[in-house]
Amino acid sequence: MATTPHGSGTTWSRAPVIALSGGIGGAKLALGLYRVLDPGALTVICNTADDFRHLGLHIAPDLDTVLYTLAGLSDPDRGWGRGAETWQVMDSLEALGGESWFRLGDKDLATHLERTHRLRAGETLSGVTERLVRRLGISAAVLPMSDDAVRTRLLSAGEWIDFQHYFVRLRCEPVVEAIAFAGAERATPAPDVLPALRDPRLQAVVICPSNPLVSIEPILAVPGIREALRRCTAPVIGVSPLIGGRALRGPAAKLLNELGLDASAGGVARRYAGLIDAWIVDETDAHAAVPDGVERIATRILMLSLKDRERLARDVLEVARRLSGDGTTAP
Ligand code: FO1
Repeated sequence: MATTPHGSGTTWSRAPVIALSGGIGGAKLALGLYRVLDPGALTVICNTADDFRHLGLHIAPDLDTVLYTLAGLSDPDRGWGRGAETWQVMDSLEALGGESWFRLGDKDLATHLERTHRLRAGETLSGVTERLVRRLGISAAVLPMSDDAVRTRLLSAGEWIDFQHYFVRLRCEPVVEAIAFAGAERATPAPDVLPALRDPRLQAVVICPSNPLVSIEPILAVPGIREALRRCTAPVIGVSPLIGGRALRGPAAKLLNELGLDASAGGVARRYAGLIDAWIVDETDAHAAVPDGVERIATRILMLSLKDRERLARDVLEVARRLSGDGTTAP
């Protein structure tokens, strides 16, 4: 274990929990869950639709954000990439006139080199990720949603833009008219994804407070995953990525508005109608309208400190236990 204390060995902290996550926002709650559950209890299913090939390397930003966060290696200010990073390769590349709009730190580059090399040798993305999980000393499973290429593209002014170009190079400035997940219809879930969702011991599935349109919906677009979530015997609990109609980080509210969708905590809950049993919102959104049959819970969902992440994780698990009719409480 590279990080920290885990759960206290009670029945609830041992039962498997799945988190669906994008990058920075989702990884915060995934870390909270990781710290309050026993080693081995957490599985994170990660969005890989913002992966891309850059400078000949396979970059998997959300997988890496989750890996670095769980391993205690992430940069606390940026949220992406590694802490105590150096930028010698990027600076030298820039001096040569190379592409430097997507910042790859020296330590981070090692991950992309290792991943790309192994993928080229015929390993799968799941296989390479499992190896990274082991080497980084993480005692959770981190699964790409699929080993197949699914790529988010955004339509703006009649042109399709690849996700990282929209997000990083163009700083989310283009007005978006449509979003597509290229390759999703032909993709299959990574080998451990459906078995994890069908595990009869499953305690909860948590939809992390990630961008619904470009982080969670690509996962749900992989054939079989939405259906498995619908049929899942454990409670499915979502946490709102919006507080008072605003995303804490990233373009969720901007995208929802541009697409004419409801950019509110209740609006996001309605996108998950038929999947979620409970929807956790901030106290500010205590009156958010949620779909029929979904329980709304208002609490503090802002995760500024490690304590906030653990407290929210406990709140989520408490709701799961109550919905499953288990009277025992988390410490
Ligand atoms: N985000 C940025 O805003 N600028 C960057 O230069 C950048 C580089 C980068 C390198 C590796 C990595 O794993 C992530 C990186 N990110 C960067 C973050 C990332 O592209 C986005 O946060 C996610 O794709 C959205 O979830």
